[in-house]
This record gives sequence, C-alpha cells and structure tokens, in this order.
Amino acid sequence: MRSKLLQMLMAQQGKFVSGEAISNYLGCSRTAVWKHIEELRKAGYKVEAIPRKGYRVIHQPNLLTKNEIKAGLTTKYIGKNVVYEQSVSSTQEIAHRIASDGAEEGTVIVADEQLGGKGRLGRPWFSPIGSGIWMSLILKPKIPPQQAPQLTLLTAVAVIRGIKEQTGLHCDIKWPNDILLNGKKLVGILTEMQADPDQIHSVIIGIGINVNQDFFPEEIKEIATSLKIEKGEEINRASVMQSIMVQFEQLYELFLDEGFLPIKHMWEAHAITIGRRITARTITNSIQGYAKGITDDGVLLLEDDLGTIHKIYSADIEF
Ligand code: BT5
Repeated sequence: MRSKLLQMLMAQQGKFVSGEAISNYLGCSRTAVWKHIEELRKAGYKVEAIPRKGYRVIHQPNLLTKNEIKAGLTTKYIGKNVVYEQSVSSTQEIAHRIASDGAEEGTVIVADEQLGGKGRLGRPWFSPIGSGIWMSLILKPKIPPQQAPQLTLLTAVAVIRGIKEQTGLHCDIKWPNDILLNGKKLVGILTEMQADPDQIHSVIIGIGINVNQDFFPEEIKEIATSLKIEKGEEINRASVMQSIMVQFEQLYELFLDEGFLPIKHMWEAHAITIGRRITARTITNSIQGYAKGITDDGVLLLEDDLGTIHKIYSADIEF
C-alpha cells in the first residue's frame, strides 16, 4: 500500500494530489492515507500537506535502486547481478529461492523495505522503508559446510572497511555477527546455507545496515544506531553498498586462495569481544568467563572460572 502511494506521489513530480484522489486510488479511508503519509515521513520523505490542495513530495531520501547500485561498480562478480525489490518480506527468502533455481555466484538481492526481515533464531530485523541497506548475497564457495561460519566473520570485516571508506567511521565487531558503532548495533549479519552434509550448494549472506534512520522503535532504541545518527549527516546508501561489495570481493578471493588465516587477523583487529569477561548465551545454556580468542576456524574460545575452555559455535554475547 505504502509503495503504491509512493509511486503515485512520485509520478506527480512535485505537483499536489488530493487526499480524496489518493484514497480512491488506494481504496482506503482518508485517515489511512494520512497514516501512510506519516510512515513515509518517518522514512525520510518530506511530504507537504496543504488543506484543499492535498499532498506532494518535496524531498525524497536517497534511493537504492538497481541502477544506482550498479553505476560505476568495479567488482568482477559480486553485485554484477542485482535483484532489486521495493518491498519484500525478507531478501533472504528471495535469495534462497533464486539460489535453488541456479542464480549465479555474486547475485545480490536488495530491498528498500522488509516487512518480515529476520535475524538469527527467527528474531525480527527492523527494516523500514528507504533508510537502510537490506541485502542478501549468494555465494557458491567450494569449501566444507563447517567452514561456512567463517564467511560471517569475513563479511563483518568487509562491511567495516566499506563503511570506513565511505564515512570515515570506525566500527567494532562483536562475535559473531554484530557490528557496533559507539557500543550500539549498526549492522546484523545472518549466514544461511543450502548444503548436503559434505557439500555446499549456496551460502546466503544477509546483511542489514542502519544507514539513515533518525530513530528506532521502542524495543531497540537503546541498543541500535544508524550511520546518520553517528555521523550527523545523511549517507548515500548506494555508495556504501558499492564499497562493501568491492571489499567483500577482495577478501573473498583472498579467503578462497589462502584460507581463513589472513581474514582472522583482520577480524581480530576490530573485535571487541576478545580479552573481555563475557556471558555467552547458547540455545541450551549460559556460560560466563573470559573470551580468549577465536580458533583458526572462527570458533570462539571461552575460559570459565574453573579454567575449562569452551568452544562456542553460536551464541549471543553480553559484556
Ligand atoms: C542479526 O540477527 O543481527 C542478523 C540480521 C540480518 C538482517 C539482514 S537484512 C537483509 C537480510 N534479510 C533478512 O531478512 N535478514 C537479513 P540477531 O543477532 O539475531 O539480532 C536480532 C536482534 O537485533 C533483534 O532481536 C533486535 O534486538 C535487534 N534488532 C532488530 N532490528 C534491528 C536494527 N534495525 N538495528 C539494530 N538492532 C536491531
């Protein structure tokens, strides 16, 4: 509904369109129209409303369409094929579908809005329209399935480098999949796989980056941040995405040629988890202790108070 409204307003190219015309077109009440307009404003659109004239868009947030993403992109295969959708449930779902249909390596699915964006363990990922980078990347690496989590760490390094290049901001990594800026979550990474026990068909890497949000919903407002909040200015999403894809391709090729070790060192340079007292909550239990480091496979080593070292493959970390 909102994207239909947006298309209608944009087609007017700055001319007013009456509330009545909109409600007829969308088949909803004037109150519903007003609510959708408010949503657009929250997403960064400046919509002027004048009694008896109607609504018009006087400023639109920067866009992340296929053309913008591909224009000037210097990668060989990452992002050469871009699938752009304005509004989807989750880019991960589309990526899984087209990966099984034979999509080529490096295909990127990106959406302006996700209505059912997901994190790990089915948790929600808040992905409002027009303000973030919500993307999934399809890879087909010839590596054993147990090495796939290393790609999460590789992605974190690529994202941090891309963000630094475009904004000058220095981010931190919280093992395994969070990128923090000034202690708040800026980026979430979700790595999923289509594989047999001994062979990967596809790895789908979901990356969610808060770029131009000014505020967050109640549930996450204390823990989340955006590039705009931290930098104090609006950031061009397509440029950030391009830098990340360039960085990703370089690191991915290094990984395929030389393995995880060089990536591990880069990852460690940004990691704030290591050397700290942490609590690791897994699905089954919760362990406290010191984070000693990660193994060459990217597994977190946690030493508890009795000196026992635990290998943590997947968990939520609290400091
Ligand atoms: C993640 O999960 O951090 C992985 C998020 C991956 C999102 C991308 S977007 C493109 C692709 N398509 C998808 O559907 N997903 C991927 P996890 O570690 O489980 O963190 C989820 C938790 O982060 C939630 O329970 C909230 O507490 C918090 N959260 C939700 N939305 C957020 C946001 N926009 N910014 C910061 N924190 C958020």
